[in-house]
Amino acid sequence: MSRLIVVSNRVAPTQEGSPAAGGLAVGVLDALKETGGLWFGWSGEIVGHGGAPSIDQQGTVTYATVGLTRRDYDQYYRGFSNATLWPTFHYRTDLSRYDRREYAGYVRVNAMLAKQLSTLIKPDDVIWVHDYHLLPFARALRDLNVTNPIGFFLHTPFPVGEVLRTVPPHEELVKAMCSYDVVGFQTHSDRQSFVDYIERGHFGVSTEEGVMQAFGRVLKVGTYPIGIYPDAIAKAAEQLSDRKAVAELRDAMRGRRIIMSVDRLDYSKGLVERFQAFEQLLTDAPEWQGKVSLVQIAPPTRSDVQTYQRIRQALEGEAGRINGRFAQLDWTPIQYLNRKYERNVLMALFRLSQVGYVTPLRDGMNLVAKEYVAAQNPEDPGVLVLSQFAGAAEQMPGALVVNPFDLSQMAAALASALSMPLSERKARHSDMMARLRASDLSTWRDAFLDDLRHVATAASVTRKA
Ligand code: ADQ
Repeated sequence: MSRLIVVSNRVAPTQEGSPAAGGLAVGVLDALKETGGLWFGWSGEIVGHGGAPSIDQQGTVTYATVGLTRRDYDQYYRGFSNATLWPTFHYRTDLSRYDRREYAGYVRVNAMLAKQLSTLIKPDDVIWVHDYHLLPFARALRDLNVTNPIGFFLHTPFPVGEVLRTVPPHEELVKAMCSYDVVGFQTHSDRQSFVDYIERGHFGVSTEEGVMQAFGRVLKVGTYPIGIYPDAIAKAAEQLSDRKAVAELRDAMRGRRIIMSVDRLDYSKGLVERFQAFEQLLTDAPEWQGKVSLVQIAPPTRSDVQTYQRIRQALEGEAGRINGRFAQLDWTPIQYLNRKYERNVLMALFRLSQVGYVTPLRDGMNLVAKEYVAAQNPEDPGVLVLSQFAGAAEQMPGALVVNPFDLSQMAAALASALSMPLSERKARHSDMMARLRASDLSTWRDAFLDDLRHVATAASVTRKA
């Protein structure tokens, strides 16, 4: 089988099970090990000037990483990727800014990374590129005459045309995406936004099922929802129930109910609205005062981007205000923990709680929703309250699906989750577990790689003919 090259902005830490290991890291590492492969991307370091990739071989996997200069980092990463694309792709045009120098930096860094990688590519390699930092990466490789199959998977939502068009170089970006052979999205609606943009702009048409001709190229456009390994999570959650952090929380709660939320601290996650809906629960259903706490775990990320500093302040303000309004000597309504936890401990904390409260304003998929369900005790499972704007909502009808902009509806959903009878909780949980097993992390990876390798086979047949 052909060698796999994975390209992502950050090359994931090499230690498995590390706290930072999310779906991308866990999912693709397996595939890289299976066929042997190369993982290429930014080392996370700021350097004085660019240089050749540093290579680190571990077993069958080679890690090739490059540093970024301060200017590259500011323009490509902090600028266009995280201050333009991230907010826009999450429908926050109010937080998005456009600076043409940053965009030029984004294109320049993609070209630089492509050039660095091109020296390492062999003729039979297939290349799988991840996420919004690298939309023009295949375009840059094609400019260097790389003809290998190249696939792209977007972990975030893909916005509807009206929103996408607020980014001035929108057409150039979508055209660049059409240099890939396979373009994959988390949900049907993200995929549809991409297809609609192309068809309504008369840039191309859908031909056979899942295939488009656009900007002079033929590409497969698919939906590949990322998953988890639910049984491994269930096991970890059960085994770790006696760990210190878990025991501490259990003691601190002294029989009170727990509503649990875990997110990176990001404005797309709807944290302020979530706190306010919890406040509304305490107002609308005062019988819950003193009986339930919201535990919000949210470690800061991208803390050098200004909007992230603001969300942190806003959240601390809201938690303080709500706690000031309701707290009793022996009860804190909102426990807000600004830190990371070891993954397995997190799963055990999920299992301890009665409600998983996952209400992003927009989210590509949201793995926390899936992890929460997997971590539950099947004999006494907690209830998932899930935003309709998380990609996961397309796959999890067993959740109480809410509109995160409707605080009263969210408060009502929390109240019904807290008092849901055991039989209904069990039925919802087993339905969702079956779906999580049927569409797990290896399903996601294999479906994408099958499509990409199919392109490789078709291309080699055409070359031979
Ligand atoms: P994220 O926006 O990072 O990912 P999510 O899917 O929820 O969001 O993944 C976060 C991961 O980090 C989860 O595995 C979670 O357990 C872990 N995590 C969160 N907080 C933590 C903490 N305090 N300590 C330790 N671990 C923590 C992006 C997209 C998502 C998409 C994923 C995968 O934004 O929509 O689901 O990629 O494609």
